[in-house]
Formats: sequence, C-alpha cells, structure tokens
Amino acid sequence: MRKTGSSITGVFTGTRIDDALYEELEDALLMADTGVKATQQLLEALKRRVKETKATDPAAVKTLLADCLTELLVPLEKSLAIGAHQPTVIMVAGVNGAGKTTSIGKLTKHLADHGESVLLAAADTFRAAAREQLGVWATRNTVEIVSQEGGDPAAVSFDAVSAGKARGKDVVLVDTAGRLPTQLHLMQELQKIKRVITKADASAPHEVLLVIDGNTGQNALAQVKAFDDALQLTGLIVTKLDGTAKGGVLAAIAQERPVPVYFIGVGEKVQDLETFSAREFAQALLA
Ligand SMILES: Nc1nc2c(ncn2[C@@H]2O[C@H](COP(=O)(O)OP(=O)(O)OP(=O)(O)O)[C@@H](O)[C@H]2O)c(=O)[nH]1
Ligand SMILES: [Mg+2]
Repeated sequence: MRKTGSSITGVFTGTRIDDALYEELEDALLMADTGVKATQQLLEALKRRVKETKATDPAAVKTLLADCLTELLVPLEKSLAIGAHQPTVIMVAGVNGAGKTTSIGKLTKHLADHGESVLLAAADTFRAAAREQLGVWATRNTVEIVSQEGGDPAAVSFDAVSAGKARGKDVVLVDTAGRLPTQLHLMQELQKIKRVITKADASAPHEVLLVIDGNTGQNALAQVKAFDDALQLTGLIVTKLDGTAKGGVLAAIAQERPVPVYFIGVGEKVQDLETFSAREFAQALLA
C-alpha cells in the first residue's frame, strides 16, 4: 500500500490547512478506493477534529486522519474464536482466484500452531487441480483431507463435517470453488453447501468467510454485499495486501457493510497471514 501512502501523504506536505488541502485529500482517498460515503465521513470527522484540536500544521492533520481512519476501521477488528463447538466448521467462499485455497492453507498452519486439529474439505470439486492444490496444503500441514473425485460439493462438505465430528477434530475448513456473485446458480450452490453442512451439524457452519483480493478496488464492496446477502457472512479474509493493493476499500466496507476482517494475506507463503489491526492498517495506508 506504499503507493497509496505516498499519494495521501503528499497532501500534507504543504504549509497551510485550507480548502485545497481537503480537496486534494478527497481525491487521494477516492483514488485509494475508499468510496464516496466513507470519504465524506472521514473528511467530516477530520474537519471536526482539526477544529477541536486547533491544529495549524498539515502534519498534525495527517495524524488526526490516522485517528479518524482507525476509528472507522475498529469495528472490523475481531478474532476468530475456536473451541465453542467441536468441530468449528468454517466455510470459505469468494470469486475466482481471490486466494481462498491459499488462505485455507495458511489458516491451517495458524490453527495447527495453536494446537487445533484441522480437517480440510475439498468442496471445490470442479477441477482436479483444485483438489490437488488443497491436497498439497494438507500434506504440507500434515492434516487430513476429505476429497472426492467429481463429487458434489455439498456431499463432500457433508462427509467432511460428519468425519470431523466422528474424528473429534477441532476445526473443519471447507474450500469452495470460485464464483461471481452474478452467477446465480453457483450462488445457490453455495447456499446448498451451507444448508447441507447444517444437516451434518445443526449448529454449523459456525463461520462463513469471504476471501477478497485486496486489489479488487470498489468491486470488493459489491462482493461483500452480494455474498453477505446470499450466505450471511461472519468474516472476511483480505488477501494480496503485499502487492499494489490500495487498501482504502476496507474503509468503504467498514462504512457500508461492516463484516469483520479476521485475517489479511500479505504474501504467498504459509506464514503470510496476519490478524487485522485497525490502527496498523490505518498507519500502513498513510505511511
Ligand atoms: N501476493 C499474494 N498472493 C496471494 C495471496 N493469497 C493468494 N495469493 C495467490 O493468488 C493466486 C490464487 O490463489 P488461490 O488460493 O488459488 O485462489 P482461490 O480463490 O482458491 O482460486 P479458485 O479456487 O481458482 O477460485 C495464487 O497464485 C496464490 O499464490 C497473498 O496474500 N499475496
Ligand atoms: Mg481455490
């Protein structure tokens, strides 16, 4: 997000706090995918703070902006809770290539490091390569996987949750095939997977996570809304924040559909998964 940071930071290099500064800031925030509503909210909050604190130096305004942004993002901070159910069943959805399977691989390692036993469900049954990809993560993490050649994704999910119960696993992670929210039959298929998981365990799924690519821009908000409407999301994983992602879309999500961000992906390797901190994210966005 360095590029975003420098374009926002550039706004504060002048000597005066005036309309021109706020206009430049508005442009920079919109360019960073913050969206119209969140940008307006941020500007209003910022102007209020500037008045209250009687700030006169643009550098001080930048600090105040970091505070406003942190406040906006704080509702997205939440940690993934494991242990209230056995197993905790986590369903993972998202558009093609968002980073679902990779994030599941990283999450498996994260959970295993915390002493949780994990079972993977390869409910992306469309492509053999998808099953194999998840299989590689299972091997790498030495965890079991339920996989079925050409199987029905809902049936695989049912089997995995049943196996998770029978084998006393702490967590079952269900990987699904990528799809666009406009592909109605595929969205219905996800709803079916969710319903069938509930048949295997009446309290499940306990988490329904959407994986979004941090580079998606404003469309990420549309994805959150559509998948939330279809599946009642409990959390997000935002990936690829190590690249050229602008990051501002989280402000738009916080403003319009505040689904908590459990993790962020910052690379392709197994350890490149971090918990989301509003303060750190705001600071990175303005760095
Ligand atoms: N740089 C970077 N790359 C990532 C990150 N997460 C995933 N990727 C890469 O993004 C690509 C797609 O990742 P997958 O995990 O296969 O995505 P998916 O959502 O499972 O894709 P489908 O199952 O095809 O819909 C792979 O090349 C990953 O290595 C991340 O946080 N940072
Ligand atoms: Mg995948």
